[in-house]
Amino acid sequence: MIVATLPVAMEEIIERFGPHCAYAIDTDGSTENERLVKTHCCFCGQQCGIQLKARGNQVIGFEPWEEFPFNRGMLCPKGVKRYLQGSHPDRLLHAYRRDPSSPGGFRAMSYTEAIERVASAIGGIQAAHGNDAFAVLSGASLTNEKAYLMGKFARMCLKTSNIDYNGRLCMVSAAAGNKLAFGIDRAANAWSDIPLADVVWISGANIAECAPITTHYVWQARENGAKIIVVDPRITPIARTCDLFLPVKPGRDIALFNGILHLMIENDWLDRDFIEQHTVDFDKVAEHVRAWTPRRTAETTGIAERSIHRAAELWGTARTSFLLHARGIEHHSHGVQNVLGAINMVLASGRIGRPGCGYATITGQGNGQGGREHGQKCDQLPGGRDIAKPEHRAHVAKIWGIEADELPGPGVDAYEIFRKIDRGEVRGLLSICFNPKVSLPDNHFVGRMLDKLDFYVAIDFFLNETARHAEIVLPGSLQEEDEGTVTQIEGRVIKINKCVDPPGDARQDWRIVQDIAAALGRKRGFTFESPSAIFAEFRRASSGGIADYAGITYERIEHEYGVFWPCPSEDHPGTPRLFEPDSWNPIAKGRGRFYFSDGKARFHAAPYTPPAEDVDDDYPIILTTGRVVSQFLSGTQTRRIGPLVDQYAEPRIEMHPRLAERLGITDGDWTTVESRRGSCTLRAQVVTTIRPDTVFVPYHWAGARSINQVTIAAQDPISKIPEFKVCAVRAFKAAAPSQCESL
Ligand SMILES: Nc1nc2c(c(=O)[nH]1)N[C@H]1C(S)=C(S)[C@@H](COP(=O)(O)OP(=O)(O)OC[C@H]3O[C@@H](n4cnc5c(=O)[nH]c(N)nc54)[C@H](O)[C@@H]3O)O[C@H]1N2
Ligand SMILES: Nc1nc2c(c(=O)[nH]1)N[C@H]1C(S)=C(S)[C@@H](COP(=O)(O)OP(=O)(O)OC[C@H]3O[C@@H](n4cnc5c(=O)[nH]c(N)nc54)[C@H](O)[C@@H]3O)O[C@H]1N2
Ligand code: SF4
Ligand SMILES: [Mo]
Repeated sequence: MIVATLPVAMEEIIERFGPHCAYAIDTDGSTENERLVKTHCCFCGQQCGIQLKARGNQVIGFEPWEEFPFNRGMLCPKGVKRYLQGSHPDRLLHAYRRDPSSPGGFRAMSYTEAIERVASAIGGIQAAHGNDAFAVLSGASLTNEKAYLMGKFARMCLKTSNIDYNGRLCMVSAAAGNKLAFGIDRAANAWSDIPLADVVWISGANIAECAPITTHYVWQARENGAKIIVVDPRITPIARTCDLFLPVKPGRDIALFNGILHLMIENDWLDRDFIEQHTVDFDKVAEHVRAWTPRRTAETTGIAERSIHRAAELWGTARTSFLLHARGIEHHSHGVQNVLGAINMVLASGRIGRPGCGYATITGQGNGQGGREHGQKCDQLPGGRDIAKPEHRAHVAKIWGIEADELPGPGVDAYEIFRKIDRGEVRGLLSICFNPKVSLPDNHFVGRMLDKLDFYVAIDFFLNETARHAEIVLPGSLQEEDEGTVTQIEGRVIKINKCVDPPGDARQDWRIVQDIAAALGRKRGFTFESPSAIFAEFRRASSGGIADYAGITYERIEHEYGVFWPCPSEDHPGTPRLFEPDSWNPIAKGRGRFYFSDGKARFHAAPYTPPAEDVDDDYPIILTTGRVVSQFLSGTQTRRIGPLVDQYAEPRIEMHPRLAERLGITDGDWTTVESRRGSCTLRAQVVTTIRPDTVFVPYHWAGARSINQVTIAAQDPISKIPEFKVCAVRAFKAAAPSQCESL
């Protein structure tokens, strides 16, 4: 078995484990009918290039794809083992109908009958309760083609305003902050700028486990002499090799960003020319951070005053720098303010839009970037357009061949859709590529709401925990069973290539959606014969929007190893680095670098507010949640891949020895964490790498092991992201749960 927590070069894997290590399960010596397909990993937003090896209609292994420039053949443990999922016995091969009397609670049915049932249920609910009574929940692991189709399907076929997606739990604080400050929502640079930076600042990102290939870029920077600063309540693997670690108390990052800007101003570590020429509202922010003295910052954040001074000096005096952040600062009820605080520090330094000078939020899901640009969001149309703006509606309506007033208006966020179910306003639901029963906070509520629906249909390739509440489950496609584009962490649009056909009655997701449209008698606009036909329309729909893909073709992607958007025409080279003086910008039109009509970036005062639920005498410990390297999201896929389960078999409660001692707990003891919403009993993992006031639990498990029984459904008022990273709990030693409860 291959066990690695950091990127491992393929040569090294082969040297350590032998030439067949990667596909030991299926090595019979024959190479008949074997083929290698250049494609990408199906998991995180880095979208590493990989060559999948297939024999007949089965993926049996992989080879590195050394030429793909982002990862140059490197993969993390998930990428190495991903090929095992397709042959899992749980793979859905038929449509299913819920039937409590059948073993497993479901009975296989004919695909055609299932589609007919879905269409009649949608028709019935919409006729009785209005179009908005049927909602759609979609996902950012889908290709751009499918994400685009889902937005079109909801608005044009179902005519419902209620569509949202799982990026609501992921990228929306970053997106809102980036749009407010820069007018565009994308990593500002390709990763090739990271090794050129003098200082790399990483806030709330466990990059060694969650963006493993990015570690390689940070280490290259370090080898070039860069100083690395990490801000996290835990000493994560990347923090173990950094130059300065700031152990922030969860939920207090704005105070730190404000405190650093305070010292930058006091010491005149500013790029005044840049601020003057390219930004607005610096004075308001300067006034706001005046109160954030090092002492106040230290008291609020729990970080030593001398470390705050050191961080400000390193950041303030750098010639080049790169700031990265992820969900650690974004999964908060003030996630957008955190992002704005980080951006203020970047803008004040003037270090953006130049080689080695960059900023990026680390995209999470496989298509976390493209999935948030093309109309799956409740307020958005393709090309990053705004569904409330008449000119944006007119452009998209024209492409779709309808009148602009036929398009519904803005809908509500994914969590609010569940509240609408509670109020009886939403009666029916279609979900694809989303497992909210595991991934939403306070998930007992989610389960109750799923059972309250008149009708629920799920499209997936495994029967995930949410789909278990469905009346009909339709067998969708694995990533390797379809083709299409995704947009990875840097903003590079790449191509997923098909390796095998969907088995049994399973279908490509886009075919299933079109079959539903046809069964509803609303086929117009849903007769695409291939992903490339969808892509052709999608390019036109995105044209002229901020997220402009008009010049990107499948052929260019193949020849150029991906193309960076914005790319308005086929003779445009694409835009690896945003905000350069002469980069294409349809909003500023030559008046400046940023995506506002005056071309200037915006400073925003970022006021500090404590988390929605702070600790008190009854619930004195902070709970924060996140990930481990070998598991992915709600675990539907990775909990079915044996070697990944071996690597981290069950969720554990990370706690500091001082807290453990106070609670009378030793490593491995069963421990209950309990909040006002629910409790969860897991084994304790006593580690010195976490703040003593905080416990950490990964969220990839379901049922009694799901930490989202405990988390809080507080949301950011702007982005509506849930506060996964802070709530108040108590913890105590517990008896072992019964076998049944612990599963
Ligand atoms: N192995 C693996 N990789 C993944 C995923 C996965 O599930 N598994 N998921 C992908 C997806 S969708 C995403 S969104 C990304 C997420 O990638 P990350 O955001 O890097 O991962 P998380 O574990 O959610 O949180 C990151 C860090 O935030 C810290 N943290 C908690 N509270 C705070 C706080 O208040 N302030 C600060 N500064 N830090 C805090 C945690 O200790 C944790 O180390 O990973 C992607 N990659
Ligand atoms: N406590 C806590 N909760 C969290 C987080 C946290 O840090 N802490 N992080 C949040 C974040 S950042 C995220 S992104 C969410 C993710 O949460 P979810 O999006 O709910 O998690 P996934 O596991 O990606 O669920 C996707 C489902 O889609 C299916 N799927 C994948 N690809 C395809 C496809 O191509 N076609 C079809 N039809 N199905 C597909 C998978 O089998 C799976 O069942 O979780 C959030 N929840
Ligand atoms: S999970 Fe992410 S880092 Fe790991 S191989 Fe896949 S794309 Fe690369
Ligand atoms: Mo995410």
